[in-house]
Amino acid sequence: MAESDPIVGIIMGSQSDWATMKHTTLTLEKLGIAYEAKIISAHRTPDRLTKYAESARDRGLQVLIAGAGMAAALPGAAAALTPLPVLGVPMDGKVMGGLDALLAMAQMPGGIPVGTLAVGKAGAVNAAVLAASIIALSNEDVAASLDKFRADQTAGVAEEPKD
Ligand code: RP5
Repeated sequence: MAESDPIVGIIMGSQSDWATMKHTTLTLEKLGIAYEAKIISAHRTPDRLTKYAESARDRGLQVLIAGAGMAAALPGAAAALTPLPVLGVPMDGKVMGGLDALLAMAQMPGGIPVGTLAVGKAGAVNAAVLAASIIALSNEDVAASLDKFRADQTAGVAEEPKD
């Protein structure tokens, strides 16, 4: 998204995470929130992670969303390097269906939180919506977008199932 400066930073450990994390970008676009998306691995590109997380707040980012699978250290390592809120999305389609990544993200030591979402697509979507909720506290435009998103979602639920 290039029209305005990004306020959400999306990072993921591997290209293989993109199929899931693209749902975060699609949801942020529905919400009208400017973002950037990068491949950054806590294990394979630690210097890239350090530079990114340490500069994130000064560059104007307000929330980081980190998707990772397997050992899933990325959100926790990012949270150690920035005071920004970090939301973690455990990848599905990996070992143990993503349960290993979910537990790794959730089990952060006290003092360095990661807001861990559901495994897979639902978590990727909800990370965007939760980022919007955080930003909406101090941004009227995002608050209005979030209200509309939620109202549209409610209106889109049929009262009865159909074939
Ligand atoms: C994590 O392990 C990444 O987030 C990704 O989910 C996984 C590695 O995947 P590959 O790059 O091996 O496909 O670091």
